[in-house]
Formats: sequence, C-alpha cells, structure tokens
Amino acid sequence: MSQFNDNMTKLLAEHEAFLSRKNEPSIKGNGVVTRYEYPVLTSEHTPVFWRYDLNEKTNPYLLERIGMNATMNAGAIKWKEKYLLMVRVEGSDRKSFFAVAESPNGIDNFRFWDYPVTMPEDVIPATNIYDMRLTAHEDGWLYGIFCAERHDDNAPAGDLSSATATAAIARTKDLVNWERLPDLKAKSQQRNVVLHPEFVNGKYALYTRPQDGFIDTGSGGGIGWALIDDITHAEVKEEVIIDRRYYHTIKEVKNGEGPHPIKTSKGWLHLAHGVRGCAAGLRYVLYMYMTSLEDPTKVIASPAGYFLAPQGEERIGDVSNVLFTNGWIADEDGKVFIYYASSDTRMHVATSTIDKMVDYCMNTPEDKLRSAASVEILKKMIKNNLTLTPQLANNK
Ligand code: BGC
Ligand code: BMA
Repeated sequence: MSQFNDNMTKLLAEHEAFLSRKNEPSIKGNGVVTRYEYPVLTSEHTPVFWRYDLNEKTNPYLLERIGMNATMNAGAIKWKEKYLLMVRVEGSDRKSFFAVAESPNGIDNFRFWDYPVTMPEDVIPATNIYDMRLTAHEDGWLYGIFCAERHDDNAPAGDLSSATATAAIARTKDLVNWERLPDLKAKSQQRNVVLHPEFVNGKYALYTRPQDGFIDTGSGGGIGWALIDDITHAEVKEEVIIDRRYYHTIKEVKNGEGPHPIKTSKGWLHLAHGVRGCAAGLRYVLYMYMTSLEDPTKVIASPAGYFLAPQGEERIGDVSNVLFTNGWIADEDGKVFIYYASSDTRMHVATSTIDKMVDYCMNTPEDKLRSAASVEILKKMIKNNLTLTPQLANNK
C-alpha cells in the first residue's frame, strides 16, 4: 500500500472510531436534566470527505483543504424514527451553513448527511445564515426559520461590522429540497424568530424578538408574538411582548425563544435563552417558561433564574460563557432531548421528561426581582423543611 493510502485508511478508521464512541450520562445532575459526558457534535464530527481532498494526485500530503470551525446552534426534529439535528456548521472562513446530522438514539453516533443543505437565496442574497428553528406545522409543511445577516450598507464608509438581522423563511417536505419564501417583513430587525406549530385563530403564529439594532435589543422588550395572515408573504403587523426582560435578571440585556414550545396538558412548555452583560462580555444561559393553551400569549409559569448555564468546558470556546438552544425533541413516552450549544463551538444533549420540566416550571419560585424577596422565599423553604425534619437543623 502506498504511504498516501496508508495515511488515508488511518484517517478514516480513526474518524469512524470517534463517531461511534458511546456517550454516557455525566454523574452530577440537578434532578431535572441529565447532562452527558461528551458533546454530541464537534467540528471533528464533520465528514473527512468534506475537509480533505482524498485524491493523491491533487493532495499528495493529505492536508486538510477546507477547515470546519464549529458545529453549533442546531434545530432538531424526530424524522423517520431518527434524531435529526439541523446544525449551524461554521467553516474556518466564518461562513455558517446548514447541514443535517442524524443519530439512532439522540445521544451519540451522530453522522452528517453527505451534503450540506443547499438553501435558495431570497431576492437580496445574505452574507451569513444561522440558527434554524424547525417546525412541523399542522399545514403539512416542515418550516425552517433562521437568521439572514447582511452588511448594513447605510453604515459609514469603512464600517464593515454594522449588519442587519432578518428572519428568513423556508419550507420543505424532505429536508433536502427547500422552497425559500420571502424574508419576514417587520418594522424592526429580527433574530430568534420561531414558528408556532399550530394555527391560532386560523393564522400562523410567530415568536419574534424585535431589536433596535443588530446587537442591541433596545426598546424591543423581549420575546414577542405576532399572527401572520400569509406565510408566503409573512409580515409582522401587530406584535405583543409575551416574555419581558427585567433589570438584574438573567435576561436583562436580551432574550429569545429557543425551539418552538412543546404542547403539554398543563400548557405550552418553552425553552429560551437569556443574556446579561458583565465585565467578561455577554453571558448566555437557558431558561424556561410556560404559556396557556387557551391563550398562548399568556405566561402561566415563570421559574426564576436559569435552567441551564455553561459548566466546565462548556464555558470556553469561540464566544465563551454562552449556552444557546434552538432544538429539542419530545418522544412519545415523554422523554425530552434538549440540544444546546456551548460557547458557539459544539453541540451537547441533556435529557429530561415533560413531567419533570412542567414540575420545574410550576413549582420553582418566581423571580421577585429583589435580594430581600429572594431571602424570604429561601427562608420559607428552610422553615418548611426544618419543621418536617427537625434533626437536620444545625443550631437547634
Ligand atoms: C453571529 C451570531 C451572533 C450575532 C450577534 C453574528 O454575526 O454570527 O452568532 O449571534 O452576530 O452577535
Ligand atoms: C447570538 C445568537 C447566536 C449566538 C450568540 C452568542 O445573538 O443568535 O447565534 O450563539 O449570539 O454569540
């Protein structure tokens, strides 16, 4: 065997061993979710034949030709009994694109489909596309809503960073062939737009996230809700804020809907991200809330604080101190697979159940927005526990 063939065989064998590695629950959990030892997807999971030219004539040194930088912010769906992630893959050229990765069990053995998604362009081509939310809508289509980013040509000459964020809409029946619909029309810029899976008053419904500028949400008060007459020419005419931001909370600076909510007998179960600023930059954590089945604009449960925050290696990456989510899968038996990215670098899974998450939402105290109120809530818990179990008290 030639040296080249030898090296290539080794490269492919090592990659196969890496892809088929079993993932195990990590030991410590808080009861609500189980985290796992390994990330489910990293840039190293991308196929060898995406990165290497495997032709000895054109690549005699067997060098990587196309670098993959990150696999993050994935949409998710159960599809033909497989767990599918619609991954935001970012090349070393900083361009993001979508690619599907599939696993038989949702926890490990994720493998990318051979080709990335060919997403048709809207009238004005986007520079970058990312963070797709998948919704199997009751109209029979599978929708993908994602952010399309373009340079802001109104910026002063030489300002190459100002950009615009718009919600792009596409639909498919097979996750391969996509029909691109016109981008969402709205008064403000929009990122983190998510399609609700059911019609509401006969209309499509969107979770929105109005923002004054590309980064600043400014007067955009939080996660919004808008009814859409025609999804093929979607326009936000009226927008109400359903989940507000508050001073000195985990969502002081920004928040945004994660994947579309899961319908439960107690209400719609939501997963979202909240952002606060600090000396180290922006800190992104995940939180939950619930809305009413009768009126999906009405919040019925709002547990205080974060549900998941970056831990250990999750804290470090291209954009450190970030957890972000836009995909989860609820199985028929009530098990839920939460897919989240850490630090704009890699994808993880955490598992829970609908019952546990509903319990978490309904029975975690709300944020009363002041230290003194938090202490009162804590004292009540301590008092109840020590009344019930006096032997636990240290100073009797
Ligand atoms: C990045 C996103 C980020 C956004 C706002 C974009 O250029 O690709 O990951 O969320 O900027 O910071
Ligand atoms: C954005 C998001 C994500 C990203 C995060 C942190 O606002 O939309 O794309 O994970 O910032 O960089």
